[in-house]
Amino acid sequence: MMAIRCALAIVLIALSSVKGQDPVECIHPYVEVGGRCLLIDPWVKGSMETIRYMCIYHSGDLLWLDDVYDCDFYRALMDHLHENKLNEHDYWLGITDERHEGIWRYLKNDQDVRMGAPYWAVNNPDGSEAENCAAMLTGNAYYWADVKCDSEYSGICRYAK
Ligand SMILES: [Ca+2]
Ligand SMILES: [Ca+2]
Repeated sequence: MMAIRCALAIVLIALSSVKGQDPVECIHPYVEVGGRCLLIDPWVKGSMETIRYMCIYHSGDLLWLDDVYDCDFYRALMDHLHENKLNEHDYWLGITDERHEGIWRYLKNDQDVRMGAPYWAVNNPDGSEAENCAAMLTGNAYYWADVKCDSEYSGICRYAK
């Protein structure tokens, strides 16, 4: 299913480039990664709430994915982290099940989050009421895990205007 969706996304991207879609331009301090504008500061760490406020202050929000293009974008993000040596840090995702235990949603738009492969680490989420925020951890090779919301990680902000 995932492979079909990724293939569909690639076809759609190819079609849109044929039509001459404008390249994405990002406002400083955001940089373009996989067609999105991201702000990644590995040196600022804090709780999920603290780092989310930092993103909102910069007119963004903690990272969320879109439905169709997400796998290609996510691959570009992984490449960006490795190429820029940002891959030794843990990062918050804008994902929580704080309001309804076991129902994971994006903070940005309250949309349901796809569970299981290819994003989540094996057996995650596994923390029930103790772990209501999600992060990409180096120890999990950046597969997603549920963690305590007051853990201290860096953030990936995505421009939200
Ligand atoms: Ca939970
Ligand atoms: Ca966990």
